Amino acid sequence: MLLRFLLAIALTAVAVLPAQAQLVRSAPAAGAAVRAVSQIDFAFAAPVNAATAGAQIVMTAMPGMTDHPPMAIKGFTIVPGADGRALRLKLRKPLVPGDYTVSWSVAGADGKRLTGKLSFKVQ
Ligand SMILES: [Cu+2]
Repeated sequence: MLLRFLLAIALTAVAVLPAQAQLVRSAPAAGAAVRAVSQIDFAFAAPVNAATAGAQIVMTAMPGMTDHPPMAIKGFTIVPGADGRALRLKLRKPLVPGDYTVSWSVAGADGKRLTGKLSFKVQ
């Protein structure tokens, strides 16, 4: 009985917390092996301030090349999603086959900065 009461309180507390703008989805997904990537999409649980968004795309490996030094991919723009909860990194040219890590950062509507790293493989 007490346990059920405490659980009810805990669930209520979770329900009334303001939505944090954490990342809910990316495309490509983390760890995915994909083809023909010309955009990288991030979807958040709550609005983010696209004007504060930053990203670095780094190629970390390439087929047939050992000791590939980290290589920054420069040609992209950051485009906000129409609903305010998404960001798209729009590449000028599709990514060539290799391994990539994207470091991203953006402030939520509450001003709290979120950061993350996304790694995937282009085949
Ligand atoms: Cu390379």
